[in-house]
Amino acid sequence: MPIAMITGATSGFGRAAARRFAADGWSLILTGRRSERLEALEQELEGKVEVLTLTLDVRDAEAVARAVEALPAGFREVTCLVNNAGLALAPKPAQEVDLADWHTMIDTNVTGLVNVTHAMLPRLIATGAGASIINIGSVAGSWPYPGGHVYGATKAFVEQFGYNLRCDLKGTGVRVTDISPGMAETEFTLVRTKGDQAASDALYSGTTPLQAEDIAEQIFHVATLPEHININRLEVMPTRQTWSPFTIDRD
Ligand code: NDP
Ligand code: 8X3
Repeated sequence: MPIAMITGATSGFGRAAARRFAADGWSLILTGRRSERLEALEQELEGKVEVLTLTLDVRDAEAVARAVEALPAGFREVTCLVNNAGLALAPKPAQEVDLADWHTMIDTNVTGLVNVTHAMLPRLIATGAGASIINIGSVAGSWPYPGGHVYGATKAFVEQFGYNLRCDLKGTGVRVTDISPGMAETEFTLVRTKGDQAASDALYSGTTPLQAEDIAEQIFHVATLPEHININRLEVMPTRQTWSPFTIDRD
């Protein structure tokens, strides 16, 4: 069975993707910091598919490299890496944000993603044709909005890093895709607001956001396309989300 490695499998898109791959029998390497959630997911899926859980903070380059180096036989020939772990913080004007929050977003969404990618590239190249790296970007990487500051900039990095990777991976058979979702109801806003459940509920109320399973389906679709097809970028919004006009500062 093919193997998918998913970062951030303890919640949201990552957990839904784990379930989607499992439904088609894929073996899974599931990572995240919250080991109790990894254990719960492993218990849910074991018996159906092979599961290896790794409690891992993607910001720790050495730990990531060690974990990949130590992948046991049966989990080394990875077909799909889903670089999903990430977060937004500080939904307020840039000039009011704590510098530490900017660093956390860069360390997770940029440094964490390159840590995992760097460690996994030899494994994916060894797999060859049909392998893929699926990076979870965001509409925030393309479309600026108030309070997006460093979060959107990290997702712009994700997009361009993926395109550049494609250039260097030419001839290896390894594909690279940026899946960029719009508003999706996960724990994302709870994390962004540092635990403000009311703010999270308010954002998603009265409309129809994407659900984690919607993006999991796109991830699975991209991962299972014929090996000669590379989707470069897939931007997915809820039907009820669109763009706004430019705003003007007036006297
Ligand atoms: P969730 O908060 O539900 O899930 C985030 C996941 O990332 C968790 O499993 C969390 O695991 C993991 N994670 C965060 N920091 C780290 C870290 N330092 N090391 C390892 N894992 C980490 O949010 P989503 O599912 O919505 O987010 C997944 C991705 O999708 C993110 O990259 C996000 O930016 C992106 N995205 C989200 C959108 C949305 O509207 N929801 C839209 C567009 C993109 P743990 O805490 O256990 O470590
Ligand atoms: C998350 C989606 O619209 O909050 O990346 O930026 S949005």
